[in-house]
Amino acid sequence: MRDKRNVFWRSAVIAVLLPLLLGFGGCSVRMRSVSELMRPPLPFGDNESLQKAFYDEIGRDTQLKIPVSGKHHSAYVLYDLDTDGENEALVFYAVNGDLNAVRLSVFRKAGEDWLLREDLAGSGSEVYSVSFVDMNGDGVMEILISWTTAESKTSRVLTVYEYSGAPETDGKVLRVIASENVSAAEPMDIDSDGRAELFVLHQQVTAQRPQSFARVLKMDDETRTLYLMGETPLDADVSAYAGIKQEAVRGQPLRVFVDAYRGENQMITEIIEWNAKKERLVTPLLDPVLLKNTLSLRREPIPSMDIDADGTIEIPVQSVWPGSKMVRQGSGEAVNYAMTRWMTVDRAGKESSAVWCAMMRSERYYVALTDQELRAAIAVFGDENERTMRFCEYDNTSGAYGDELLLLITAPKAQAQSEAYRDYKRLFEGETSMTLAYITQSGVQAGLNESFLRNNIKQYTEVSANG
Ligand SMILES: [Ca+2]
Ligand SMILES: [Ca+2]
Ligand SMILES: [Ca+2]
Ligand SMILES: [Ca+2]
Repeated sequence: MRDKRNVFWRSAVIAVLLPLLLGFGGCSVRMRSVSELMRPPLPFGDNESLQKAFYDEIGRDTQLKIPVSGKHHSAYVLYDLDTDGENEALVFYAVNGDLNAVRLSVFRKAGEDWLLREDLAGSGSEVYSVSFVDMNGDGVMEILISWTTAESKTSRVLTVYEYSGAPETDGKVLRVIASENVSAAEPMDIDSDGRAELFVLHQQVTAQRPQSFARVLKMDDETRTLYLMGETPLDADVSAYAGIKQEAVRGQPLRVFVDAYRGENQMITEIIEWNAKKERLVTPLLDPVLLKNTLSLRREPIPSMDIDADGTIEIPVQSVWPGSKMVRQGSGEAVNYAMTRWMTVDRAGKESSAVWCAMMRSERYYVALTDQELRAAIAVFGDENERTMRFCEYDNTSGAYGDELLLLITAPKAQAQSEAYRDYKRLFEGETSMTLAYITQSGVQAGLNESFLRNNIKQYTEVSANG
């Protein structure tokens, strides 16, 4: 088997990888530089007069703090808090010498001027996110601020404030409605009553036995406080939460999909929904006795997503793919590669398979293998550094490799358009690169054709939102 593989590798390198080695190399890390992300907002218009007011009232011996996540990505957050048609302003900053304590100033517009209404201490060393949500349906938004603390990497403090246009007797305009330690949180209408509740994930790693749970907090109209509407335990073995997604299907209760890491690389997905009859949160994928979610476990951190674009979210699970290998980015070594099955869980908790595929995660595409016979008779060799995926015949019983069937390459545009790739079909184009396919003669005989390329090879986007 070893010999066979060597022959496969060698012939493939000569036939295929040689043109790749000529023009380029290296990986495809596409990250924005830190300086780019940390750029302060440019003062213009409203911001310029607001900045002046801020310097006059608070002083210049300060550093602005920019929320790192969410829609409001500026230290000056403008929002019409009292719905009078004029924006108020929240300014996040820290005083030099005490940079680990974020403070918050609230300004109101009066004519051309900005007036300081309140200046108060925040609850962390950085601002994670700011959002505005009407939690009691009175048309006035509550302010949700998520603070990062220096003490904890896994948890944040989420504070919900209410703004009063007219200052109260103590001169304060912001009132704290609730303050919670959260691992992640997101406002959503989980019980379909037209108002947003706060969906919160908690992870207690400090406890003797680690515990994780989801909570829903709802606003009480009379007391204007948040109360615990529901709570459910979750898989306790998770190391971190990766994302919260909502699946809204007309006529059905909202379902929440939570992706979570198990260790460094493994991932699970919890499904959580509000059961109106039972008046509690339910978790169809969690074993109720062991409090473990093993059904959704996969060896790669692939998030759940609507892989077939039909409006419902699928969960990837993986199984051994005999004979298949992948060289991961930055590594020279081929490791076992798994087939990914995208699992659909229906409203009764029954699971089925939406898509079987080979995932090329570094290039964000997948190859769907719908035909069961084809699936059983092929192996794949992927290389994230060379940006290639090669499918060949494989005999499951003897472990012998046969002919190469299909080759996929992502290459810089200039190269992809060169003579060397004349016989390749274009699949899709990125900003700087292009993904191409080549079906061999044996591939044609195995039934691969242009319609397979068009229908089975798809790009996808990993969405990983977190409040
Ligand atoms: Ca206003
Ligand atoms: Ca409100
Ligand atoms: Ca609701
Ligand atoms: Ca779907």
